[in-house]
Amino acid sequence: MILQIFFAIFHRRYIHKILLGIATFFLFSYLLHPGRFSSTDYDYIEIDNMKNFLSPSPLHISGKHMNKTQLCPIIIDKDKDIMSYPRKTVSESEKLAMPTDLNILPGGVWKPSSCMSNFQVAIVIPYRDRERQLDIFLSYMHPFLQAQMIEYRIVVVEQTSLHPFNRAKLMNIGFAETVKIFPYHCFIFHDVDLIPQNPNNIYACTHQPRHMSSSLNTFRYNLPYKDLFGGAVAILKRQFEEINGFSNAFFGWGGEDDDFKNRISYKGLQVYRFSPDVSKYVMLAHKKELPSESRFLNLKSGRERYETDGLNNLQYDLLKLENRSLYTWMLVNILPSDTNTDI
Ligand code: BGN
Repeated sequence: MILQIFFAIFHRRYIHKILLGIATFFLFSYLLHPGRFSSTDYDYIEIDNMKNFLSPSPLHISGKHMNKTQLCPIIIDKDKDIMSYPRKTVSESEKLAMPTDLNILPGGVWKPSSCMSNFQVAIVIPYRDRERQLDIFLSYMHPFLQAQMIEYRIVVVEQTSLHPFNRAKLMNIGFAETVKIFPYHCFIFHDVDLIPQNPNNIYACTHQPRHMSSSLNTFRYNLPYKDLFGGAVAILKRQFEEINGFSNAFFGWGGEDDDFKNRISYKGLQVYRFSPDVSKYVMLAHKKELPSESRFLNLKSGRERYETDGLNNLQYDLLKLENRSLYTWMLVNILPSDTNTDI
């Protein structure tokens, strides 16, 4: 019946063209969609098992803080709602009210008042020229982390506009400067445009480095390739030191996260992931950067370089270090000549 109507409307000789058009459309959308080579078929830690894989801070074990009441609970609740999309703006008055409303100390520092947190975590954000995203990130993350009872500091490492962006080096600098402030045992390196959607995605380190953002909306919640280690990652302080941090050589977009994953493998460390549902993130919209040409060469020579390129050859000018009301702000100048690169 439907076919008869269809044939009545379209003359027979157009039908094959229409069908061909429809088939081409579906073929192209299949070939071009970002999750085409993706998978949710990777090893991960199930939600019921997560607690066993988390690595608590040695601070309370060493007894330094033992006079404080008892340890906070690790809150995992499968019934909690997953956030669909974060808000688009944050008003000035909201920003001003946040430190008092949420008891945030200067520097973007907080710890639970009624118990001692299992985790002392520094969240390091490489940054340049993304003010609106930073506002959204901060207004979302402070309550998110507090609900998980994490003791934390948010550190924003901003690069001056003089030279191409070097995401990896900013994270090395964030690490090097933050350990001077407080002995955080766990570091989370986090892009400013990523917002975790599942409150059960605990912002703490596991025994092995963890790729936190394996389920990203822009990749249709699939993992594009198994070695991806970008976006948001958590690593213990001693492991970050062991692998000599990130390479300082990657200026411009791409490759530095792949190199970091290689460093982890060279040292025989593994990568953990939580389940795809727990690892869901939304990426805030922005223009896509142009990939850098030098990334291929740097990636190729990574193995020869990694013991001498990283935390142990880090050079930079720290222009500002301020405890701002919602985050610790570091402004740095990085010279392209600091590292071997072809830009
Ligand atoms: C990869 C990039 C990563 C990036 C992911 C996801 C490179 C190296 C050359 C193969 N790697 O292709 O840096 O995080 O895409 O966008 O460009």
